[in-house]
Amino acid sequence: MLLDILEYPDPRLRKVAAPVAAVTAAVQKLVRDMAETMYSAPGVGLAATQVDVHKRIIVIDISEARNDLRVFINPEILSAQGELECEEGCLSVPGYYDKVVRAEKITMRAQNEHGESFELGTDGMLAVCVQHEMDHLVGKVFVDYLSPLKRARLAARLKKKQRLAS
Ligand code: GNR
Ligand code: NI
Repeated sequence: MLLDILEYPDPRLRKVAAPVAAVTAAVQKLVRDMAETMYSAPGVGLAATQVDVHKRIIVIDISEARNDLRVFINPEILSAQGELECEEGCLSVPGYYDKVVRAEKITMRAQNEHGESFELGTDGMLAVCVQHEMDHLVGKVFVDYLSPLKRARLAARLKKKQRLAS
């Protein structure tokens, strides 16, 4: 089932997600719907916050073939090293892309869709994506890292877009 994606500056994108107590059938169904929504968008990741579900759940697929789904439930970053600047976009900020500095390498812990705990060390695009999605879970959007001038320009652009849409 396709889910609706909230768009910035929707205040619901600011909510802080709660930990998942148990990976139930309902959580597994949500994970499947989130994956379907991510693939259809199309995007390389999706956080539950973006579909107005305020639970700590992320799906990511950075593979070219779109056949390597990764599910992170209750993700935690254990350590982070280095810096990497990457051009980011967000399904909740359609049509806007800009550079953000993130940690280059991370080690993390999470549970998969079966509720099994795992640790993962990663870098590059997957590390960037995990950090972008984990920000959503605490109510952060990548445009929060932009300079005040860029944010003001983005706000003006979004107002214009809304005017044209209404
Ligand atoms: O589809 C997406 N592309 C992307 C590109 C660079 C860095 C992060 C991302 S995540 C984004 C999908 C999304 O909005 N996830 O929250
Ligand atoms: Ni995003």
